[in-house]
Amino acid sequence: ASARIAVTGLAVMGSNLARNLARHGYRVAVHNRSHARTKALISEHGHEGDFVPAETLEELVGSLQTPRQIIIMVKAGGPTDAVIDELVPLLEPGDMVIDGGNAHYADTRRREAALKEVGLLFVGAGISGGEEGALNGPSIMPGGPKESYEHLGPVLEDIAAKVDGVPCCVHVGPDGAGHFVKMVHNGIEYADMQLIAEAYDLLHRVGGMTPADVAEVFRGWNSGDLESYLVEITAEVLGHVDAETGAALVDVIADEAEQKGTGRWTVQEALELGVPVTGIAEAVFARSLSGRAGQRQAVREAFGPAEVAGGADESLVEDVRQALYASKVVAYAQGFDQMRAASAEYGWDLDLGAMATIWRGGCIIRARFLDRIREAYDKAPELPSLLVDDYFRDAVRSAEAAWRRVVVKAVTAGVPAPGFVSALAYYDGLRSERLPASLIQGLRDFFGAHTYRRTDREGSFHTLWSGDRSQVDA
Ligand code: NBP
Repeated sequence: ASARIAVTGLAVMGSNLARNLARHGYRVAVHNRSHARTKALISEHGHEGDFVPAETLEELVGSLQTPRQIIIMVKAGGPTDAVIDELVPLLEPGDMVIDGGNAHYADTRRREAALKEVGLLFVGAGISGGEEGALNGPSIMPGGPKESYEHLGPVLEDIAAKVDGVPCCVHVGPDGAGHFVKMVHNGIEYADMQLIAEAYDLLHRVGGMTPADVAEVFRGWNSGDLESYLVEITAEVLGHVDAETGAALVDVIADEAEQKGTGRWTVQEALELGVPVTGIAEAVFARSLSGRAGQRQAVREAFGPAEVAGGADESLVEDVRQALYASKVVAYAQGFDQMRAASAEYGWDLDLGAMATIWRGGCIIRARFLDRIREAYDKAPELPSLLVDDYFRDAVRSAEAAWRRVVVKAVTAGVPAPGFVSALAYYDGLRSERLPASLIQGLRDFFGAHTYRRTDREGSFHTLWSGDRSQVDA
């Protein structure tokens, strides 16, 4: 009985995480519902470290040091509950169950509360970086009781990605905080990818550039402010030629984006919290729109395909770069706002600078940019918006003219750019001295007596719209 930690669920993520642990010198007990996967892991990778294979969960639990630490890496939802239900009777107070899957944070809150009742520590840990990250160093976002981190933290920090020697792992906060932060990470990833796709589309359709040309542009961008994993792999994908047809692969791939749900969750939660995450929402809806093949065809047939007015000038590439950067600042600002709002709602006390720190490496949105976000929140933890930090304010200010030119160009050319357009509207919305929300309040008061506040004195008021139209205190 001496394995340091266990992993159950040995599909691609679980096996790679177990290998990562073993390569860091941990004795890892491994288990999977169907034993064949466990055997395959041992036969293919057993030589990489010290694995203790178990055929049953009893055996797995029996092979561990106490207090036990068991990482669950199975399909999120019902399968995770099934494993927890089977595991709990086998454990003792003080043992720890870690869910490394993509759980919904509300499920994690529920599970944490239930396990606490029986004296177990439950850690919902967001893990980002896909299979490659799981093996070579992911970004890890563990939530759960603070005391869980004393034992678990050093192990997770060991196997996490490192940037400048700093691990991309920190105790995020209580109960569902880790999975919430992972969810917002994925939401931002949706927005980031949508903006990148719009930038490509504009350069391609308005600027007349080939995918290979645009690949070169992205390669260049990756050595500046936009340096990031997503920009780097955009150059790879755009530069790739399909072996069968000799065409650019991007022209061969069906243009219907799929989704597994974390972007949708982010938007649903933002709606509940009342936080405008327009960039993420547009990205989720743009994927949905792309998938409505029948509707797209019907509208295309009814109106004819959009006539794209070209007219690239030399400044288009630089303008698009600036529009991409400014829109990206907005998308991140919105995601960080959402984390702040959830933190207040659930009492998580999230350290937003630390969230930027652990996203600098290992995860899909890793980027140079995140260092700037960390600095911004380190300087001013209560920053009302990332946009008002000196660095981002200057960056957005200097990009503003180009950003507007790009939005105008997209709209006039008939190339959809919902990410760029809505990011600009968000920025203009926040900056406006007066918003037409006053008219909305007037209308609400007219048809529903919903009352309004005045700019010049305290109180709630109602106008007697169907009477003499005098104003009364509400
Ligand atoms: P999958 O999400 O494809 O799940 C397969 C695993 O779940 C297998 O080990 C399977 O066992 C097990 N499982 C199922 Br399905 N139902 C079960 C049940 N009722 N009881 C016990 N085990 C059950 O694996 P994955 O792609 O490795 O992802 C694992 C987790 O990590 C997921 O929550 C995923 O969302 C998350 N995640 C994935 C990525 C990624 O890039 N793939 C990234 C980040 C997070 P079996 O072999 O016996 O069928």
